[in-house]
Amino acid sequence: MSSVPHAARPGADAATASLVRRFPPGFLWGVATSAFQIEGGATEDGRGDSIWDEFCRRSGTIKDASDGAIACDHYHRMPEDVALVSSLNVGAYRFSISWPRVQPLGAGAWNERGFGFYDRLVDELLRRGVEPHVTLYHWDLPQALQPGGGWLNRDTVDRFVDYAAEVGRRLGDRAASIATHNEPWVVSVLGHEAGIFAPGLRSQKTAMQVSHHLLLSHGRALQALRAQGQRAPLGIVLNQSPIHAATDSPEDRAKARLDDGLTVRWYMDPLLLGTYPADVLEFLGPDAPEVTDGDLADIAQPLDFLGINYYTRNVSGTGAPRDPVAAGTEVTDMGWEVFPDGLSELLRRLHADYRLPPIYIMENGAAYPDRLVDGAVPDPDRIRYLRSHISATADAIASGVDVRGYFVWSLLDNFEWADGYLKRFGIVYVDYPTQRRIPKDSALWYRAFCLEHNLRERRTA
Ligand code: IFM
Repeated sequence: MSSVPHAARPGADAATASLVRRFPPGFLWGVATSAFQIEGGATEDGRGDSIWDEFCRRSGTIKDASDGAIACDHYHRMPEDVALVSSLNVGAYRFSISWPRVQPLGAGAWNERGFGFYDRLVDELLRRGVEPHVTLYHWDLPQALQPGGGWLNRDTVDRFVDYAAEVGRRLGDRAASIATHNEPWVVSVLGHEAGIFAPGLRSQKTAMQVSHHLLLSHGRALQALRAQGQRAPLGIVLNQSPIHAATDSPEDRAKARLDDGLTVRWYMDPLLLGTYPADVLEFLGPDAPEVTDGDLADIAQPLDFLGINYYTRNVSGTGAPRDPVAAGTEVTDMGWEVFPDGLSELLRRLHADYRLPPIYIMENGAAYPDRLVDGAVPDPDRIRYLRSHISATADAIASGVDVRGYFVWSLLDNFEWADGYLKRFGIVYVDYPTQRRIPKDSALWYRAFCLEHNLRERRTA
């Protein structure tokens, strides 16, 4: 099934219609995916290996021992998936480019067949009236760069800038936006300190140097794209959460402040203020990154937009990590607390602390253990999750934060990294054995929501 069936198209209920009315005209509604999580076609048309292909081959890294070789087979089903996107009435689709698909070795020759795929994807989206929002790096570094250190090696910054400039030359004329990185904290910490994501390293010093190189590559890529006269708005996407102290004790408050420094300010400060936070540098001591003169000025390039990915709040303290289930809070299938007020709180705080460019919520959504029942997928919890977070976004706008768009994570159930296919984030169910796409009730709800938005836009045009 490629699109939402007509018989199952409910109109917007009164609550949904009034939620739509809380957003300014021109607000952008979208859905998001990433290359490694949906494409498959891992060895096709000259694609090179990524660090995630290699990581999946190591035993014990992925909970269901799966990989991205087939994933949602989007590489072969792209036109059907774009039809599905368009059937949801959204204005925008966010996807990432697989670097090793377009440059198999991460340096040198470009792969024309790889670029051909993204050319067709962008054209297909435009043909259906959906804006293409491009992310350059959603974690799939060409494996060929890893033996030389990957992101730990400063040369990778130059490799990334070449890659960004080439994508700009090929797709920039049609992209509605280009984001350099998705969630650099995840790449740095989960990939290089916790070791639970590719490339599976365990060193804080390495992780902090990697974070610096990611930020530097962002800033230098923006400079290169602007030098070529790029018209598409340019930015970066950060995963962020408010960090709440577990208790009011001075120790817990200090720990929460430090964790805020490591996750929020470590990225926001260099990007928007051109400095790393002093308290975090002091905490890191010898693990602080080597920063060359001029790096921070390179990083702090003007942003046309800032993408924020929000899923939950974090609670930190000096005691044992808080178990949200034991604390009696509602959680998703990831065990993440459902905490919509954290989104408005985060946005207000960023607005108060920084001179922000326009904000896009580039990811928000939830995993639930969905089941196909008589051809439908009832997911009332996800609908409530989306409604409450969209409402929290409206609260932030009402407080003066310039939020311009919201993307649901994710269009499809997909490869959830170390959780493999065990977690379903899609608003569209993927029956992996047949690759059938079945819109969940949340897709029908979001479709009605976006239709209401579109009708209102037409009425007020
Ligand atoms: O699936 C991921 C995505 O790749 C990045 N942001 C968080 C999502 C859910 O874990």
